[in-house]
Amino acid sequence: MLNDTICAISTALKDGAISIVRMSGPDSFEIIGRISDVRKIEANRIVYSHIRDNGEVIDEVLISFFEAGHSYTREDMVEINCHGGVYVSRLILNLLLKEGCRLAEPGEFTRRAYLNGRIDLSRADSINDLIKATNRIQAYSAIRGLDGSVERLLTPLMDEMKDVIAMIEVNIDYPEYEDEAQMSNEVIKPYLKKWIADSEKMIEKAERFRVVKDGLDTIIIGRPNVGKSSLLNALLEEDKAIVTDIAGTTRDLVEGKVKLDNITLNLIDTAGIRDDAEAIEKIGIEKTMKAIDKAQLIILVIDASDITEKDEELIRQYEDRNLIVVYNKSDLNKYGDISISAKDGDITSLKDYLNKMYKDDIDLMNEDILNNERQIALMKSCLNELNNMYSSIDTDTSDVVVTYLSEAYSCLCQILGKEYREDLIDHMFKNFCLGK
Ligand SMILES: Nc1nc2c(ncn2[C@@H]2O[C@H](COP(=O)(O)OP(=O)(O)O)[C@@H](O)[C@H]2O)c(=O)[nH]1
Ligand SMILES: [Mg+2]
Repeated sequence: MLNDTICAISTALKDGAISIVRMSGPDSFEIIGRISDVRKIEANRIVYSHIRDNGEVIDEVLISFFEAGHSYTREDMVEINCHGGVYVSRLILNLLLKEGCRLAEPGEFTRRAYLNGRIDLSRADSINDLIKATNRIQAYSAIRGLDGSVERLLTPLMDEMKDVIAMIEVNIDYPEYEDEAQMSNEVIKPYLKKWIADSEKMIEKAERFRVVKDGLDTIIIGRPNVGKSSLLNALLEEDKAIVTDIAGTTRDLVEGKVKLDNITLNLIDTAGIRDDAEAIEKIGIEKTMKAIDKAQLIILVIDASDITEKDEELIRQYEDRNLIVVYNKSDLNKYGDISISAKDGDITSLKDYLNKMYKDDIDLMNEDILNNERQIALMKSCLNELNNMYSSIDTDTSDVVVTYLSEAYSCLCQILGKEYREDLIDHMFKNFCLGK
């Protein structure tokens, strides 16, 4: 229902100098007229005024007016800059509710901006990503998304798909129009191959960039006493995990975050893996195993002065994963490509290796790219439909084949929040003169 007027406190509910109470909808101007000293509403102006409840002044405020079409939601909007803190802003909010506003649901202002056609869904995603950003890269990519990077990325692909769908449908529905282009499998297949490759590339890049933005979930594993906790501490440059020469010291998972030049690691230090652990340690090892399943990178630490059969077994066990093998205690014995001494903080070779591994990914920041889980999941569904189409194109009839393509296209529409049928029908009528 878009004919009601919504309100909310848009700033954090904490002590502060200023809070903003927002209102959006057709009655915004009328309501503010009733509760403030403003007599003449001038759109796109900020006015000094007072908010009154039954004539009694509640606060001295600045009120901004945004006319429909020129506001965040595209509706008439009012923003009241009141004195901060929780109490006064709540008083004003309650007054708006009493005057007939409805309390906005989370995200409802942005939802209206979307429903009123000011932003597409990918831009709505970006607003949310920007609000939640905790580092420079997250914020930067959200700003790019707001500038339409996802739409720019998808449009060429969608345009091609749309053309092909429309032509296949015309072939099916109007077989008598023989002068329309005929979409044989030979014509469709090269397109299809390209779309599959494009979608795979977009997913791959988005997943790599997600690591750049959010950090790489990294787990440090190895036998007891090889120096896992020492490595965690060396990377974090603080004594976070307990280090002793007693095997089985670390039992719970210890976490930390470290920012290297090209990559951020979300680190977990774990209990050493051994077969003859006692009861409590065993629980620790079980936790380690679960965490290993979820990790994006495994750093396996081996004591270079004491390499055992168990180490070889661990390498074999995880060699199919994203695994780095690190040989520690280089002060006692130098071994392997990545040779470190965690105790002495000499871990340069590991840091260099990681920075090199993620060297180019930071450049993805400047590319148009899918921005979040929702978009990646939809792109995966699109790819799935395209693959289905590819495997059925030679055996199924064109009305079945085009269904896969329509589904794939619909996934892309959902990324942008576009209505699929409407979009396609528009396109068909623009490009084909069916009434001729
Ligand atoms: N000589 C030497 N000892 C180390 C090194 N790293 C760790 N240690 C020692 O190895 C023992 C076990 O270390 P710790 O980090 O607790 O190992 P964890 O059980 O794998 O977490 C401690 O006595 C550390 O001081 C190193 O680079 N060189
Ligand atoms: Mg430890």
